[in-house]
Amino acid sequence: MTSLLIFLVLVLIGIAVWQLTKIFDLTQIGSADENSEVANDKDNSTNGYLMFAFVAFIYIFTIYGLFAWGDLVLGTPASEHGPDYDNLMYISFAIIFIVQGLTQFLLHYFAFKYRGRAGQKALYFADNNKLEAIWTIIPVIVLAGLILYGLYTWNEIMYYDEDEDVMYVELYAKQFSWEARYAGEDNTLGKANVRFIEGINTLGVDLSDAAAQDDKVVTELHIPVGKKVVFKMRSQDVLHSAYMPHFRAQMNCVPGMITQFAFVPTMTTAQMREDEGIVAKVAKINKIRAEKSKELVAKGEEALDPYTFDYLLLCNKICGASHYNMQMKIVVDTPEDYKKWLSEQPTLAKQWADANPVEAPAAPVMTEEVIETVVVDSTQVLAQVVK
Ligand SMILES: [Cu+2]
Repeated sequence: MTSLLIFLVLVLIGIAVWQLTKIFDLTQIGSADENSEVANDKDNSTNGYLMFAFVAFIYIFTIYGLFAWGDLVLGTPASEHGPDYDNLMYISFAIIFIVQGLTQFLLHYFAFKYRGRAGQKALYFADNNKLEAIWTIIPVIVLAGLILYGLYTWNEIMYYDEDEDVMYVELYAKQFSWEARYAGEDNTLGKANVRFIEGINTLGVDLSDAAAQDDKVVTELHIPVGKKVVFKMRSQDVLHSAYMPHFRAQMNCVPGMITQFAFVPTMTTAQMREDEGIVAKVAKINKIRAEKSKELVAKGEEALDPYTFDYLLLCNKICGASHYNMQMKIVVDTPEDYKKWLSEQPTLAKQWADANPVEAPAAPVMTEEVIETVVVDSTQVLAQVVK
């Protein structure tokens, strides 16, 4: 409702300004020639200089942006393929930056240099094969190079050998949280289907499948450093996207199909917390938090906890109202710590059994009568055997 009112007020202000300019124009009629609708040399000159001013603004703002927000970009990559990915991006950025800088300068400079002057006639020519060849062939070569380099990098990232020593982890997306499933000792994820979702079996794991017996479901992802992890992604409801920025990894999670992404983490959480860039970022965040805490304490509210760095799995597809908060903590452990952590997690089968105890059939009660019959029976059997 408030937005509608603000919108209406803005529209009314717009109409008022428009009407005022009309009145102003009417009062100026016949006062001087320079108010004609046809641009004169002075108008063209003003526009020419404004063009120059605009290109200067673009450059100054870009340089300012690089200094002011340059430290917000992703820092050290924490996966094996990360540096290749970053290189591809830096090369693309450098090319875009050079071409953009040059063409924007020429565009605005020519608009200034050849601004309209009374009596000046524009040079006209229908076509120039040489020029057209130049501005076709150069972009074709550059773009083909970029695309080929991109495809090569992408294939390198996406390829993994099935026979390689990899571990499988399932990432399950749903509005608005993540769950992960470990394949267990057999390194094979049990079958799963949305129809099996029931009670604590939130991933719909087929608990009658032999491969599912040792599967473990968790809400905090732990992965060992230096090991290739193949993520198999599923979604329960809508399109989500598993985004792990520090590992330069992202893949859509699509309902009804399994997508995948594999990478080797190269830095443990503890190592990343000591990374120079991360230390600076954490300090910056904590400075903001400390200031905010002062305000909160003054209001009699609780102060904010200081922030510590953690890797995150985020959702990168706008999937609904709480999309912004759809995340899961990722911990990169040393292989020993990872092993220890995983061994402490219960299997889904065990959790299921604990949550749904099956009533065991009552054991026969050994009354005196029963014992007597058993004894008599066995004596008879013995007698038969002896015969
Ligand atoms: Cu999502």
